[in-house]
Amino acid sequence: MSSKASNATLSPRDLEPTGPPDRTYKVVFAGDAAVGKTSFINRITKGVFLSNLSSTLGVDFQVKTILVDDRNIAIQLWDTAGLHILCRVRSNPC
Ligand SMILES: Nc1nc2c(ncn2[C@@H]2O[C@H](COP(=O)(O)OP(=O)(O)OP(=O)(O)O)[C@@H](O)[C@H]2O)c(=O)[nH]1
Ligand SMILES: [Mg+2]
Repeated sequence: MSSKASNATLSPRDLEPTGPPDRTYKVVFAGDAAVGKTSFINRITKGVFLSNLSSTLGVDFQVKTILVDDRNIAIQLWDTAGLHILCRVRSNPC
């Protein structure tokens, strides 16, 4: 069977992690308020869209673990508060 044929039969279950992560990557989402940072992270980690989210306060993270080239890869998705919150704690005006 060619590799192209193998790819054609790849299912989401083939990307499921099989144990503890071999490597962890950290990704920080920073940007203007209400642009969809938290919604994007929820979609990746939980596969859902929640329409009644509150603004993020401070910093939080969620973890998504996937199988890449037979290695378990954990991705820490760091969610930050929108710029209007940061403006209050920064000494520089926004
Ligand atoms: N229609 C639509 N609305 C979206 C989408 N993504 C986010 N929203 C809406 O946009 C608003 C802000 O989304 P959030 O995910 O809370 O945005 P955020 O960047 O995390 O906001 P802060 O935490 O305040 O910085 C919410 O009302 C969401 O429901 C999208 O892809 N489509
Ligand atoms: Mg948010």
